[in-house]
Amino acid sequence: MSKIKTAIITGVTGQDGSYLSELLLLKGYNVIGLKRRTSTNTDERLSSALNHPNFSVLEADLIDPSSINHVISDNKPDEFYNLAAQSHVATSFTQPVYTFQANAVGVLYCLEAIRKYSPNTRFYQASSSEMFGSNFSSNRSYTYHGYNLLPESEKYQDESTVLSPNSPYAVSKVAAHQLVQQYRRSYDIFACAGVLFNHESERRGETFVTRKITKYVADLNHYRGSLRALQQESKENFPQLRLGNLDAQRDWGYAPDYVQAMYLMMQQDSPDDYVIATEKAHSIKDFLTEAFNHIGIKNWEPYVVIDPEFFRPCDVEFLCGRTKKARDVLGWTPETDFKTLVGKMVDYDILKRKNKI
Ligand code: NAP
Ligand code: F7E
Repeated sequence: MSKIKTAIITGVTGQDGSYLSELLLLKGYNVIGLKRRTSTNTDERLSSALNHPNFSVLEADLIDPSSINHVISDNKPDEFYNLAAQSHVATSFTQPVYTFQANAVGVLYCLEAIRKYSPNTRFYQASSSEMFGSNFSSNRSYTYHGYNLLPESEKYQDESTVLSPNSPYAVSKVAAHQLVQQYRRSYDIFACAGVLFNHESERRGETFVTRKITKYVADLNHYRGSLRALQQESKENFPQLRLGNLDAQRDWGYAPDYVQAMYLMMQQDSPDDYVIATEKAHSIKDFLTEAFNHIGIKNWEPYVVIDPEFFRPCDVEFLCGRTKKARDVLGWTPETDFKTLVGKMVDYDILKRKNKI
């Protein structure tokens, strides 16, 4: 009989950590989630995993190397998924030092602990499409007076696109990504990285733009429902949604599809890095259109106000991944398209607004 595998997941209370826990438990793993000490309960996303007999939680903080050393030397896991991070790009401009400590130095603590105490542990790093910044690849070049005039349909990012980070978050992720490659080369550690493009879900943090929009749409839907119940017609009292750059484009996928890719990377014969994306880009305006359409509103513009507070000192304008390597080597493809993703998120927030979840 084969031995039950043990996986440690950092960032287990986050969006991806919760879905990955559920996936690995289904696959028969013993899962140890690591969470940092907080004064309030952060277990909301873990309601299903917490009831599982093979799931346990230990306290550890990525900026405290002794806590990481302990969990790795005590448990010597088969697989270690590092999903913990200060993951908010805008926050990284106001808290750059903490962001770098947790996202880059924290990864070094994990890699060093594996090298010293458990060199057979396989390591997964949550790298990000933000590492590309404004850079892209294309099959042809089309410049005019030094400006690249390629249409967006011909731009993409894949494993060979040069990294060009333009936020403290992105710089921290590049540092971590290169450390992973360095430890793989130098010490023969099975260390791989998933370069994941934006992925969202019903469990997405409420300050990311997608969830901010779907929560607003659900609140608006509820408000309209109560007005109808009172047989009144007014939208004046409902506050507008305050957003920043609406023209940025992202390649948005569904988080449960993406944790499958993390698992597959860790089952390969040799460690490598893979871009994970849907290969389709949409703007924030497209997301607004789809979310408002879902509750029958054709024109979102009267409900949205542009607020300078939500602009970043430097933004990434266009991200669209190419996943040939993941498809060919891992056999991975995303199952959830953009329209379905938006619909799932709006429906969930509507149910939550009605206190049914
Ligand atoms: P998330 O929901 O923000 O979760 C982040 C997790 O990290 C939380 O559990 C958080 O704990 C934990 N954490 C933060 N600082 C920590 C520290 N110092 N020590 C220990 N734990 C700490 O992020 P996510 O969307 O699931 O993303 C997972 C990972 O993928 C992150 O590394 C993110 O940067 C990366 N990534 C995400 C995307 C995406 O689109 N979602 C795309 C590319 C890469 P608390 O609950 O206590 O806050
Ligand atoms: O912003 C624009 C904003 O914060 C998306 C993280 O998971 O994915 C995520 O990072 C876009 C940006 O995600 C608002 O300027 C407009 O252009 O939802 P976001 P992100 O920055 O792409 C990557 C891959 C990660 O690795 C990260 O961990 O939306 N935007 N108005 C806004 N963004 C926010 N948050 N709030 C607004 O009001």
